[in-house]
Amino acid sequence: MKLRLVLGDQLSTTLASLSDATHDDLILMCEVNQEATYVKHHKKKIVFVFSAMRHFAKTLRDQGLRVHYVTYDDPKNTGSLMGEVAAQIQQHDISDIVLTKPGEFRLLAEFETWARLLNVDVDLREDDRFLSTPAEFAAWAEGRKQFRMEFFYREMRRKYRVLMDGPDPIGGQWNFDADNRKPPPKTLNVPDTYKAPVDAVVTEVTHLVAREFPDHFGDLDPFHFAVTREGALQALDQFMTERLALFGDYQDAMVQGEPWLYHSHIGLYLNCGLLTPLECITRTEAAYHAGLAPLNAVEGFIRQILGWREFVRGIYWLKMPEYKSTNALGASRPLPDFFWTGETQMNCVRQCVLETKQNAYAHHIQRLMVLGNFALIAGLAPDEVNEWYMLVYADAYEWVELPNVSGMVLFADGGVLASKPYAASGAYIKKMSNYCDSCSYKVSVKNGPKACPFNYLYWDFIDRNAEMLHSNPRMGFMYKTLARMSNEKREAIANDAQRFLKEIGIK
Ligand code: FAD
Ligand code: DLZ
Ligand code: SF4
Repeated sequence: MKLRLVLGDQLSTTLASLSDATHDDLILMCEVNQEATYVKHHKKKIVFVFSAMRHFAKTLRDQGLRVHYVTYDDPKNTGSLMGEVAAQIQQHDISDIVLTKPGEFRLLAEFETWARLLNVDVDLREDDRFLSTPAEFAAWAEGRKQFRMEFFYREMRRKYRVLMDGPDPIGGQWNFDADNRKPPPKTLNVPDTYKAPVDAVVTEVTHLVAREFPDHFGDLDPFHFAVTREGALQALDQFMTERLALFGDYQDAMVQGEPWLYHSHIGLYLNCGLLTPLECITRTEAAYHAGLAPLNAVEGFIRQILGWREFVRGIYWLKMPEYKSTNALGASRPLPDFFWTGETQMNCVRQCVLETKQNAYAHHIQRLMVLGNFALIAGLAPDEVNEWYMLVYADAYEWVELPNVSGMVLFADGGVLASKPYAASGAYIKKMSNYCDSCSYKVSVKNGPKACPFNYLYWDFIDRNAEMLHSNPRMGFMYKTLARMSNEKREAIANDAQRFLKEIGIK
């Protein structure tokens, strides 16, 4: 008989390795120490994954399939995926192991050893829940000097015929991003995020996580993520009806006390398989045609899923394993403690860390332009920053986390993913948020102890990395401005940066 291993981020009944499952086969799902601790995931992420796995096992059993489910606290649990597979091979007459390719390179490398180590046939299938394969991406990338999401995205729009009017994009433009950068208005009545009721499975798993992972980062309560496909579909529905219409307008906005804003909060469901990208795209396009949301919102949202999500995955599989150790800017400073505690005078950073700790979520601009921007301009080491991002978010898996961090945020890949570093001074955060209103630093002050640290760290970053960045055409303006600065000003910037980094204990 065939043994079909289903991983914690493969919770889709349409999964390639389940497509030909019969009642004679054995499906294996296991909660293992290996996966729960290769990074010390946020407690909420573990509650989410284990609860969703348990519900999914029931879904498969309800379909008449035979599932062997190993709970984390089963005394016979070997702690590893291979240990659990080997245990089943010992007990049953297994001819093949059927697998869908995993989301991370380290596991793919492990699975590729199983045929030899376990002496069985291994049928490793493409993960067709994604909308492009690594081979298709590699063919697209072939011969290109630079990979730009925009061009890849246009191909995907054509391939799936999304928002198309014959050969042209609906509305005459591929991208409406220029309309999607509105600062937040003074008052916003943001609808709440979807809150799933806590069921008996979640309660049991919460106790288990409190007991087994006490030293992991993050708050356990409140927990309101959906843990079933039905719940994830309700979360998607709620986004479509209550938030999609304003998704575009406030996509880049940040508001104190509003962690969720008009984002969809479905990344964790997409990444573990409770939702599929195509159904999200189809529903969004239908909302546009039904007049429920404007084109800037619909195109912007579809671009995130059909464009960015597929693009970063393509880069991951094209560039691994080297991608994991890139450090083009030679950044080497350690992560300051406040990334864990939130204890910093920088209000923007404090809000984003504390929300991350509570929710295992921060929206894209908080990840990119506050936390990521700080990591970039303070010169934090890519390894440490990657570990942090992998650990703190419920939607984190290496295929999507690593390109976002090493490529988009840190420019550690030297420009494979982004044409320039997303570095910004306090002025950007001031424009796009209300964080500066309650900060003990002054965003309008450029130097000295009261100045916003983003201001001098930004120029210190530009100055420090001149050799690597000055010839980048998109940075020309910044280097011209730097060249016009007096030596005293440059010295003040460097001194402020040194003083601040010392104060936070990383210099
Ligand atoms: P929305 O803003 O509502 O966007 C809709 C969907 O589009 C997301 O759910 C996601 O599936 C997709 N998407 C949007 N932006 C991206 C992107 N840059 N790359 C890939 N997919 C995207 N996303 C993850 O899924 N896992 C991660 O570990 C992760 N780490 C990130 C780290 C950094 C430093 C940055 C800058 C971004 C990261 N992202 C990651 C991308 C993005 O921030 C999250 O997908 C998004 O915030 C999830 O929230 P949401 O579902 O409300 O997204
Ligand atoms: C994220 C996660 C966690 C926390 N635990 C498990 C687990 O116990 N068993 C499992 O099969 N999968 C888990 N996962 C998801 C895997 O880490 C994920 O499949 C790989 O990282 C590949 O993307
Ligand atoms: Fe952040 Fe600077 Fe604004 Fe304070 S003043 S919230 S540190 S951008």
